[in-house]
Formats: sequence, structure tokens, C-alpha cells
Amino acid sequence: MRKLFPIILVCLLWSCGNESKVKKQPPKKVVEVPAFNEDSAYDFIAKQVAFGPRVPNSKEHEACGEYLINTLNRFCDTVIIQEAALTAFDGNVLDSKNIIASFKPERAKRVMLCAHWDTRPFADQDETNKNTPIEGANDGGSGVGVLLEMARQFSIQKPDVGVDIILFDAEDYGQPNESEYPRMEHSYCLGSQYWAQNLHKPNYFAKYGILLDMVGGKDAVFTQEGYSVHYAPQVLKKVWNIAANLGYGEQFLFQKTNPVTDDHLYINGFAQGRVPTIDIIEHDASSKSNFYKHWHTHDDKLEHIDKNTLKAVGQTVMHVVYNE
Ligand code: AHN
Ligand code: ZN
Repeated sequence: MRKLFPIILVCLLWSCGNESKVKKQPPKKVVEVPAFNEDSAYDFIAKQVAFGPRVPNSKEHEACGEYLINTLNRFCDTVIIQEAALTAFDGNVLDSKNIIASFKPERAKRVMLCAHWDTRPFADQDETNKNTPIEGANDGGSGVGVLLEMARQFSIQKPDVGVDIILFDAEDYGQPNESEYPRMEHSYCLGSQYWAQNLHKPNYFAKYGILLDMVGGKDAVFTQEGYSVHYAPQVLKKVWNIAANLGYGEQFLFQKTNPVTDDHLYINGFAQGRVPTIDIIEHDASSKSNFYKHWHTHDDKLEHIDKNTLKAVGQTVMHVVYNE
């Protein structure tokens, strides 16, 4: 005991010293995060699907665009429409609209949340009717549905940080693998490519961005996609840790997978990474594309949308935003 006493004394003093160090730090504010409503998100997807396929230059696309603008105008402080005529791989000139809806547009500290709202004009991954457009409940509808529900929540309780919700157009008019046209590089993501070269505000800046793509599949899992790991590792860690803390560790896997050419690639590529952006996109190791199993087929339908997946993604991203 006589030998141990000085050691115990040193330990006690050391732990007291540590405690006072901890006390000196400002108390971390606790933010009440509202509950993301997956029924509402689902309804926002159903509403889009009801317009029919949202293929650029179609009347369904036009009508859905008008609905999205009106809805975001109800929830957000400002909505900017970025119109562009974009030439696709087949020579068609697509009348496209990037829809940019903001909360606290004057705030310097901001985050960017995005998805694409157009749907694919072909079902080139299907066995039949490869040349007719898909419904795009998951591919197009789900990301937008989750973001509209988040906008509704933000309108009820405003986050401290400024938020920009960007719905990109002309993402999914990319050249099919079997195509008679000459190969065109960068044929996907035309809307986000345009935005990256023509920012909706000069010198636009956000602390980081989160892209949602195919976030409504049943039993979907989200892995750490290659470009997200490369361009925005800290953002990825933050989001995946929050998901795990909320109990969504089964959906958000700490596993790195191959890079995917998606809107975030072009966002990350502009102006030396002004907005480091991750992609939350389903990874299905058992499908041959490694995407959602109904990807670019006529089975990408509302009936395969799962509210549990919408909830996991929506609640996680809401936690990220409200704690910023
Ligand atoms: C490619 O197919 C090259 N990239 C996937 C981007 C995408 C299409 N996401 C949804 N649809
Ligand atoms: Zn697609």
C-alpha cells in the first residue's frame, strides 16, 4: 500500500487535470432534429411518377418541372431556375432546367443537397421495350422526394446553416452502351456539367455537398463510392458516422466501392473542388451493374420504393444539416 499510494495520488491528480481541461471547452449545443416523414417523402415520389416519365422536351417533363418549382417556392426562401439548351449524344437539344432552392440565401456558411429530377428516355438495361422511357421512381424520383420532404421540414424549423437544394436536369440522357451514334464522352449529367461551368451565383461556395441517387430501393445498402472517398473523405466520414449513431449501420456500410460517374463528379471537378461532394447511391453487389436491381428497366416503379430506406437516408441527412 505504501508503494502504491504515490501512484494512486499521481493518477488522481492527473485525472483532475484532465477534467478541468474538458470543462474549459464550450458546451456542445444540442440540436433537436425533427423527424423525417417517410410517408410524405413517398407521396412526393408518387406525385412525380404520376406525371409519367420526365424526359427532357416532353410535356410530362415540363409539367413536373412546374410542380417542383411551385412546391419548392412554398417551402424555401428563394428559387432560381437555370435554363439551358444542352446537346445530347444523339444530337437532340434538350431544354433543361436546373432548379436551385435556397434557405437563408444570405448566409455564408452553407451546405448543398442535390439530386436529378429528369428520367431516362430508354430502358436499355431491360430485356424488352428497350427504346421506351422508364418510370424512374427510384432513379430520379427518390432523391427528389427525399429532398422535397427535407425542404418541408426546413420550412417548419429552419436549420442554422444556409441550405441550397439543387435539382439537376438532363442527368440521365446518357449514351447507352450499344448505340449507333459515335461515342460521346461525358454524355450523362449534362445539367450538373452546365451548372459547374455556369454557377447560379458568381463565386458560389458551400462547405460541402451531398448528392442523393437511387435512395428508395428495398433493402438498399450505401457503400463508400470511389469519387466520394477521393474528393470528400471527411464529409463521407461525418455522414456515415451519423448514420451509424442513428442506428442505420446496416444500410450505411464502411466499405469502399468503385467510382460512379454521377453529378457529384462534375461538382467536385469544378474550380479545384469548391464544394466537396459525396454521392449516396445504392450499391447492389448481386446485380450485374452493381446498381439498384431495377436500374434503367421498366421495373423502376413506385411499388418497389421502400419507406424504410427513405427514412434512413432522410433522417441521416437531416441530422447532418441541423448539426451544422
Ligand atoms: C452511369 O451509368 C455511367 N452512371 C450512373 C449515373 C446514373 C444514371 N445515376 C442514375 N442514373
Ligand atoms: Zn439513371
